Amino acid sequence: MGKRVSLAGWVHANRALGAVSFVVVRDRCGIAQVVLSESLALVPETVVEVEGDAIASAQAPGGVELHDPSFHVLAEPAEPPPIEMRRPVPKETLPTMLDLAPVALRHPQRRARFEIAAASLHGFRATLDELGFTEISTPKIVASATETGANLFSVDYFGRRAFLAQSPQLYKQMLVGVFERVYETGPVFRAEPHDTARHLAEYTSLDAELAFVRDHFDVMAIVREVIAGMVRAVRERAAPAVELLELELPEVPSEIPAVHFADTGVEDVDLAPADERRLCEERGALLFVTGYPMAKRPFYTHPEPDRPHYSNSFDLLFRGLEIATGGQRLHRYGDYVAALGDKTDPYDAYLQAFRYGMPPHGGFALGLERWVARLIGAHNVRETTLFPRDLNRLTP
Ligand code: AMO
Repeated sequence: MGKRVSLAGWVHANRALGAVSFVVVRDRCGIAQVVLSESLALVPETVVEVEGDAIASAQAPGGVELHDPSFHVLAEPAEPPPIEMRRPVPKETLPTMLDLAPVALRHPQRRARFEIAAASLHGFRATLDELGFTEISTPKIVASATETGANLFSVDYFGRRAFLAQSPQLYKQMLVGVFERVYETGPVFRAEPHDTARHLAEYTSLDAELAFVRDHFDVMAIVREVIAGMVRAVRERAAPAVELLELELPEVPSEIPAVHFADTGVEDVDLAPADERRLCEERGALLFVTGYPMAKRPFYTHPEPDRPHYSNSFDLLFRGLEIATGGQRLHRYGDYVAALGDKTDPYDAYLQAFRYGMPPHGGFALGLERWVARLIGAHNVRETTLFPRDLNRLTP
C-alpha cells in the first residue's frame, strides 16, 4: 500500500474506461495520474485537490498513480480550454499561442522554456555576485537616447518629453564610478520599426559593466564566465525542462574563439543575419566577433588604438545569432565632449561622471529572449517571450 499524499493542480487529461476513470493532474512539479473507480466527467483545466495512495507505476504518465482518492473540485472552468493540453506539443500556430498566452503558457512544453529563462537569470546573477559585482536598478523613464535615436519610444512625462530606456547603458557606466562592478537585469524598450524574428519592442536585457579593464578582451573573459554560469544553472536548476525539451546544452570552451571583423570577409560595416549563421558554422557555436567598424557603434564606444576606424567592441554569436554586445568605453571627459560634438545637452548629468574621474571600463548586454531561443532552437524570439510586445501586439 502506498503512502497517502495530497496534490493540488489542474485536470490535464481525463479518460474513462468502463467503470474506471483516469484523471491526469498537473501541478508545478509535473503530472500524476489519479485512478478512480467511478466514471467522473471533469472538464480539462478544472482545478482540483486530491488525496490518495501514491503507487509507482511505470505506465502512468509521470510514473506515479494515486489510488483510492478523495477528490475535491476547487474551481470549475467557465468553458473548456481552447488548447489541447494533453498533446505533447501544441499544434496551434505561434500567433494563436500568443493570443491565448494566459492558458497556452500552462502547457508543460511552453512553461519549460520559461523555467530555462528563470534558471539562466539565476546563473547570470550568481556568477556576477561571485565575481564581486553589485546589482543595481536604474530608471526606465529617461531623458536621452543611449543607442541610436531611431528606435526610441516617447513618453509624456508631466508635460515634458521623455523616453523609455533603450538600455541601462549610461546609468551602468555612471555607477561603475561608484561600485566598480555592476549588473542589472530588467526590461528595455526599442521602437523597432520592422517585424522580424529577432526583434521585440520590449525585451529583457542582462547588463554588466566593470572598471579597470585593459581593453574589451577583459570584458569578454567575464562574458565567458557568465555564459558558463548560465549553462550550469540551467543544467542544475531546470533539469526537468531540459529533459522535456530534449535540449543539448552547449559546451562552453575555456576561451570562446574570437574573430576580428576585418577577417570575417564582410565588406559592409555590420554583419547581416546570413553572415552570423555562416561564421558560426565555420568557427563555432559560440563565437566573438571583435572590432566592429566605429561607424556602426554608439558614441560611447572606444576605438581600436592602432586602427581607429575599428572599435574595441564585440558581439557574441550563439548558434548563428547575435545574443550579446559589449566593449570598452571611452572614459576621458574630453573624448566624450569630442564624440558628442554639439549634442552634449541631454548628456550633462551623465558627463559629470567623466568630469570627476572615471577608470578605463567596459561592459556588455545579453538579450535573455534571444539566449533562450537559441538554447531551445526556436526561430522566433516571440517563442521565448511570455507576453511579447511588437509592432502589432499590445495584449495579452
Ligand atoms: P545592443 O543594442 O546590441 O547593445 O543590445 C544588446 C543585446 O540585446 C539584444 N537585443 C534585442 N533583443 C530582442 N529585441 C530587440 N529589439 C533587441 N535589440 C537588442 C541582443 C543584443 O545583442 N548598450 C549596449 C550593450 C553594451 O555595450 O553593454 C546595447 O544595448 O541580444
